[in-house]
Amino acid sequence: MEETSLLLILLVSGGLSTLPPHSREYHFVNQLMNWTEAQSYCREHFTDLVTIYNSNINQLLFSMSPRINDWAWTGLYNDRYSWKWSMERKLFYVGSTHEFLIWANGQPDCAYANEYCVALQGQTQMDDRPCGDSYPFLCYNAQNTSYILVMESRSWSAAQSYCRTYHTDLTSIRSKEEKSNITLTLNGSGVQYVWIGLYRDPWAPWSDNTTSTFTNWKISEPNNYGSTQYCVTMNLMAGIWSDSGCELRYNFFCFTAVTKQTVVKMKLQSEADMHSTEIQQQVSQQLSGLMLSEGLTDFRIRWRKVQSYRDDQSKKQDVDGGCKTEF
Ligand SMILES: [Ca+2]
Repeated sequence: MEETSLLLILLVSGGLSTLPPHSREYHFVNQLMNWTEAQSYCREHFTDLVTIYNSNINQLLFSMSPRINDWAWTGLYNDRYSWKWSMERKLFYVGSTHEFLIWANGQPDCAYANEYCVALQGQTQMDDRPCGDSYPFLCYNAQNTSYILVMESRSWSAAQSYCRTYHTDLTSIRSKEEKSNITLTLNGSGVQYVWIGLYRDPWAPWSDNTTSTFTNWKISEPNNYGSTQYCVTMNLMAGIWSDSGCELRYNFFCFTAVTKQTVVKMKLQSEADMHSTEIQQQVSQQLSGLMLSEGLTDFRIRWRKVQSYRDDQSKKQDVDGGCKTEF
């Protein structure tokens, strides 16, 4: 009697586009370059400057470097221009915003590596300030398009919570007209600093655009000494970090992303007609969904037609001669 079940052998292969940190190879480059040159060198010869996700990677980098009294670049930098608005609805930010967003002289300076929130200074110009500082703040109410100056001094986060509770959010500055309205609202208030909705994330992202919460700062670092230190080095005697002037020349660490190819064999047995294109598509779709749900995005699926398998142990050759699905 003819068996209706088929044995399938599924071949799955594919490179992983998003690799966990352990799939990286690390390199210490014994050449003196500034941070930007080091970044270019790593991108040309390897993948990028290193991202240090945890203490194991920090220790690995430290162990592969020479014990010399010097520093080496990592991929971490402090991007002074990665500002975001608290009010994130994209509709709010149509058009150019630069002509009416004016930084006060010498700002943003990220003083002491501690200024990640923005206040209007002297009611017109922007200054990055410590987010924990308490200032009056400007809320925006989208329902009646009004600007509300709250004269109670709060930290930036507390001000944000207040505005979100009682109005819409801390104000953005979206146009010349809005800037004029804000200036009018502040007029005569006498406030020196007033929080607006501009902020950024400290020390993010790394050169390869990934993020990591691990840090290994030397005591009293980072300090943005002289407001000139926006790139991060590792001390080669101790493995601890400091912020340094990006234009200085140091050795550096690069990484190479290792692309893995995995082949998975899978046997499916079914009463269904596995030669049916429709069924093959259904199986493919289900497997694709499973792989995507596991975070595997780089794979191929291909079916290969071969001999039918019959449930007869004497015809073992059919195990390799059944329907093949290739990924
Ligand atoms: Ca500042």
